[in-house]
Amino acid sequence: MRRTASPSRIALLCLAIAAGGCVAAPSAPASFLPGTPASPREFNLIASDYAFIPSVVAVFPGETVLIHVVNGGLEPHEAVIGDAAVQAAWEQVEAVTATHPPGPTPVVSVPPGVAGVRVFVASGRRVDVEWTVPADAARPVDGSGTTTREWYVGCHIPGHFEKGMVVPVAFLATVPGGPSATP
Ligand SMILES: [Cu+2]
Repeated sequence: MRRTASPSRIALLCLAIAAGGCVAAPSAPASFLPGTPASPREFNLIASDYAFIPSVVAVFPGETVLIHVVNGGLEPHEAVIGDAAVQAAWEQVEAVTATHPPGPTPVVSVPPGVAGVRVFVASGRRVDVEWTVPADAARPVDGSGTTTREWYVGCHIPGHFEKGMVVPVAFLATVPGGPSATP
């Protein structure tokens, strides 16, 4: 059966995430410094059937991280990093792969503006992905200064997002004098 991913369904999913997954900006431990291109901050992101650990991915705006995406599940998984538009774009294009057997999904693509960062990980494997977090990732996007872009890490292998394979990205306060500190 072919699975469809209507924009309205994706919008509902994103709203559900936003409603249930509001994340206050956490404080970073003193020893928790932003990564740089020369020395990315490394951490693990574990994918299982069907969830991510940790339940919140915390990063500093502007830092470079090296994420070790480990697939501890029996199914293939992916990690797509991006805002709601990125998540919706991948959910839509990957829906056409629903009838394919398990394994690497057929080649699908989305426009560059909503591509985000995407890595595929087979069962039992680890794939590292480097990501330089946009410096303005946490800045308000509206005039009131209260609405910010919502970022997520999601898996869009058909059915996985709906089963809960999405976690929010939270932005840590920059460290005064640190590599990503703003003037
Ligand atoms: Cu998955």
